[in-house]
Order: sequence, then C-alpha cells, then structure tokens
Amino acid sequence: MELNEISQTTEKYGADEIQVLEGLEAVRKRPGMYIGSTGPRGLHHLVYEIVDNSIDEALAGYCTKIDVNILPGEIIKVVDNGRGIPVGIQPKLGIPAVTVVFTVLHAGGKFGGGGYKVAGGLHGVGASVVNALSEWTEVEVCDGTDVYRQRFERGNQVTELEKIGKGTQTGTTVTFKADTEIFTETDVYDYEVLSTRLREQAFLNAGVHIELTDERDPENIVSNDFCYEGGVSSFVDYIHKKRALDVIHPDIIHFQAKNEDDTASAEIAMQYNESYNELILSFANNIHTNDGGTHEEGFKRSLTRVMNDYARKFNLIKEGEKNLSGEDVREGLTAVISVKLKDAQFESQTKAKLGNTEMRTLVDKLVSDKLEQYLEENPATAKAIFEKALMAARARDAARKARDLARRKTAMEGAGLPGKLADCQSKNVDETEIYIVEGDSAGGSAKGGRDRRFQAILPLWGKMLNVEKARLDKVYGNDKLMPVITALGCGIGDEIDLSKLRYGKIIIMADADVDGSHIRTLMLTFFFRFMRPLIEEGHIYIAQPPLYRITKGKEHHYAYSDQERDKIMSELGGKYEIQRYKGLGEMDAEQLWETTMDPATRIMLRVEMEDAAAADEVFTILMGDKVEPRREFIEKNAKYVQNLDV
Ligand code: TSJ
Repeated sequence: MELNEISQTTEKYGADEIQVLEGLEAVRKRPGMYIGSTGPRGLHHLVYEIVDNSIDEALAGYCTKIDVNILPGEIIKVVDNGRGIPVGIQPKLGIPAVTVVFTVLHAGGKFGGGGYKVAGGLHGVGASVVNALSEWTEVEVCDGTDVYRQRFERGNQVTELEKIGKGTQTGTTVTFKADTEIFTETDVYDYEVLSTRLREQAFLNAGVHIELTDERDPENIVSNDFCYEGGVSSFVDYIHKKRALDVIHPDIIHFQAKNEDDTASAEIAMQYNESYNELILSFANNIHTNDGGTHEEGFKRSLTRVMNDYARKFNLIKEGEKNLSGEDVREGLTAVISVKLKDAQFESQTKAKLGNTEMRTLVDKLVSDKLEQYLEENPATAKAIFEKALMAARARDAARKARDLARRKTAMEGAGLPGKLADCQSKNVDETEIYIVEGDSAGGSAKGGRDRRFQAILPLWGKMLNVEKARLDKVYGNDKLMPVITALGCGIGDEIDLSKLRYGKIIIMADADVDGSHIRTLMLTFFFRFMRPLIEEGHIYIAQPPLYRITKGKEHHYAYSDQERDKIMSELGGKYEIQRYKGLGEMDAEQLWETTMDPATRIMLRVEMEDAAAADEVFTILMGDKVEPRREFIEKNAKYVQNLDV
C-alpha cells in the first residue's frame, strides 16, 4: 500500500481532522492493542516502531546509518540518512505526507491485526501509534534542499509543517518523549534491552550501521555502533562467542535464495558447537518468530532428510539401522533463519509464529539444494557433523535404556513417589501445587505451614547435577532431579505428556540469596531444557518470600523489596524493629504460610519462556569450562551475582 492509497479519507478537511483525532484516541484508550503492553516492554516497543521505518529505508537501498539516542529526561531521538519522509501534499487528505504518517492510524501493525509491512512497502506504520502515546513528538526532515519541522503533543498536531532552514544532506529525525500518563509503571529505558534488539537488527540487515548512544548521564556517555557485513553468519558467530561455546567446525554454513518472482527471500546461517543444545532463531521480515512457523518447519524437515540421505549414501548408517532423528541432527546446532516476504501472515496471539505455507517450501528447497552440495564439498566439516549426530543418536538410545531402568526400579520399589515428597490430598490439577524447596529446614517449615489439601512439598537434596554437561541419560540417574521428575509424573524430553502432570502449579521456593539464586537458575535451566512445555503452558512459578519484617508494637509488616521496606518505614514513622530474612529457614511455619504460600496474599512470579531462556544462558556461562567469559560475565553482572562462588 502506498501513502496515497490510505483508505481513511473524507471530502472535507474539517471532517478529516475529526477522524484523525478519533483514530489516535483509540490508541490512547487501548494502548495494549497496539504496542502489547504499557509496561517496560511497551515502552521499548515505541523505539522499535520508529527505528523500523529507518530500517525499511535502508532495505529500500537509501539509508546506510541510523542513530538512536537516549537523551536526558528519557527522550528518544532517532536520526537516519535516508531520503526523508516525503513532505509534499498527499492528494487525498490535502495535508503533507509526513503529517499523515504521524496522525493517521495505519492498518496493520504487529498487535492490531491484519498484515505487516515489508521492506520497500508500507512506511510509517507505527509512527502514529508512537505519536499518540507520546507527551510530545517532533519530526525533522531534510530533502536535500530544505529542512522541515513539525511538532505534536499526545497525537495532536501543535504546529504546521514548517520550513526552518536549509540543508544538503537528506534524512529524517524523530524525537519523542513517552507519555507517563500512559506508561505509568516506568518511563526509563534499559540500555541493554535496546542494544540487544538493535544489534539483532544490525545482524539481520547486513551492512547497515545502527548506533546507540546513551546520553542520560553527561559524565558517562555510553555508545555502541553495530554493523555486521556478515549478516546472519555474524549472528551465529556472535552467539557462540558470547556463550563461550566451542565450535566443531570452523566455517559457518550459509545459504540464501529468492523465489521465482522475487517476492520472497530466505537466508540461513548454521554452525555446530560442542554442547548438546539446539538454538534456532527464526525471523520473518526482521520480526523474531519466537514460536517458529513454516520457515522453521521447512528448515528442520529438510535438515533431517538431507542428513539421512547423505548418511545412507556414504554408508554412515548401515542397512537395518535406524535413521537419525530430528533431535539427533540438531544437537549442538545454532542456526539463524531469516525470511523476507510480502503479506507475512502471523499466527497465534503474540504474532510470533509465521503461517505462510510457501515459506515452508522455499526454505525446504533452499536447504535441500545447498546443504548436500556443501557437505560433499567440505568433507572435514561433514565428518565432524556426522560424528556428532551419530553420538547424539547413541546417547538417545542410552537415555531410553536409563529411563526404562529407572522405571523398572521405581516399579520394584513400590508406590513410585519420592520418599521426601509430602503429597497433597487433592488429585485435581486445577488446584494442586507443588513447592520445590531447597534445604531441609525450609522444607520443614513449608510442610508445617502448607494447606495439605492442595499443596505438596518436595525438599531437594543431593548433589547438584551440572545440566550443562549432561544429556538426558545423566538426568535419569541424578538424585536431585529424579525426585522432581517422579513427583511431577509427566516424563521428560520428547516423551513429556502434560496430561499426566500431577500438579497445576510448580513453585520453586528458594532463599533470596546467592545459593537460592543458584538453585533457581539450575531448576529453570532444567525445566527449559528437558520439560519446556511446562514453561510454555505457564506451569512454573517462583515464590517470592519477603526480604524484611518490620515490627511496630504487635503489628508485623512484610516487605518484598527495598523500596517497599522504605515505604513501610516512612509510613510507620519512628520506633519500629526491622529484621532481614536471610533464608526461608528463619521463618516459622505460620509466617511462611502467611507471607509466601497463602494463595490469598502471596506474590508469585510466573516464569515466561524469556526468563527461562535467560537462565539457560546464564547457566551456560557459569557452568561452562571457560574461565574468561565467566569472569567477564560476573564482572559485568556484579550487582546481581554478588559473592557468587563459582
Ligand atoms: F515514520 C517514522 F516517522 F516513524 C519515521 C520514518 C521515523 C524515522 C526515524 C525515519 C523514517 C523514514 C522514512 N526514514 N526514511 C523514510 N523514507 C520515506 O518515508 C520515503 C522516502 C521517499 C519515498 C519516495 O518514494 O521517494 C518514499 C518513502 C516512503
């Protein structure tokens, strides 16, 4: 759709204005519909909506540099050296095109429904949404001769588009301040969040310079310039270096293709590392498709097929032997898949899954055509990859045997539930909960404090398994994790069956200290790697015990954060006593129930996939064998991992 095809048109200018206002009012009334949330995620989304327009300009071939600045007062300024948003009068609306971009609510968008823009297609999607949700927005455009400026407040135009000077360089500058009436939770940008996303966009758009600068503290200006000539291959390389993973072959395998009529393209970079984990990142039109979709399916399907065909052809798998499974050929694989297409269709609520079936075919064909040839031309790499996949297949066999053995053993030992489990009476998973508690003393308080009708307690003991270096077969023998698996009842790995799950909520309860954080990371990593559907379906929670008890007379107040402690202290005035809880064991049964386990009053965090993926990443670095990245990580995150003894 071109700018002059925007459908929201009426005859008279006055009428237009009303409609425009109505359009943006809708955004202010239901911001979540347009940006997902009004929390920190939504706030950062504003920046992406603006930057995406400059990236489109870069993809169209007219922009090479994008600057993103965080200015004092949480103001964002985005500058590009593209052609400049057109300033000419847009015929149907009778106002400058740039004004249309900022005041007319465009169809589509990520959360609104409908399609999504493609490179070289519809520009300006999202600018009006950002404008509506900003206290003020200013746009400056230079067309190579004149510089123009216009200002808006909460979506309303407050100046006409004015010529303010001369200039020879073309480009667009947009500056905005998120509206704290909308973003009530926070208006503070997180540098790491923005830099992660902008770096990712630089990988996906090879050669484009994206520079992020944080000028909030004039004494300490921080800046990163992201530009990767290697595109998605650089992305794979970056992931391996960042996670300190050793690769098993030196070259990154890279394929690229377009469809016949040039309306879609696909690009893949892949490399195997020594770990047992698979990491496939897929993107459609630069949007991260977290739930995969057709492009990812096409990749997995043809990878498995090509690998098996090749293994048969060179007699790596003999007659009568089983094929390699999908998991076998993806063990230790890091891959980035990026497709670009017109009319991308996204499935699922979060729009994180690609639905266009033609992408399955395109990616499948790309891998089929190119991978076999690659393997034949690079025998050393092929050898390393096949040795790895065959090992994976053998380990999976061993895991199956270990599992059967574990099953026989539990069958022989009787009831099959772990001895330390204090089970609940109810069998109804809509109400049942299991608390996984580190340490026997905390386990004791939890057992005493719980409501035994629906709350079960499983104390953890035994040596922590280094999940990092373990495949499934090791998990089966581990005395710390086996009771968890048995108590939950739903199996692990590719055999997991949530219909057998014995508790609807699985709650990790650990101290608010370094050891507690260790056990949380371990458990999350374990669930992420071996019982992922539990996270995806929202079954995993983290209990939030209070950090302080403030006592005044006979009254007890509990604080779950330092801010809350300060608030309570100032409300109570003088003469109170404050106790810092160092561990769950310091609370008696009644206190633990009251502050942490009573569904009516407790605070719990539901674990989302992102949290678990982050835990997994932390774990890889902390538990890996490399000293240097570990030290770097700890230094960088010193405030989070104080006293960590690793
Ligand atoms: F939309 C926006 F306000 F969010 C925004 C747009 C923000 C920023 C920072 C940059 C841009 C933007 C838009 N950069 N470059 C462009 N390009 C156009 O809008 C453009 C220029 C020329 C032509 C043409 O056909 O001549 C077409 C377009 C869409």
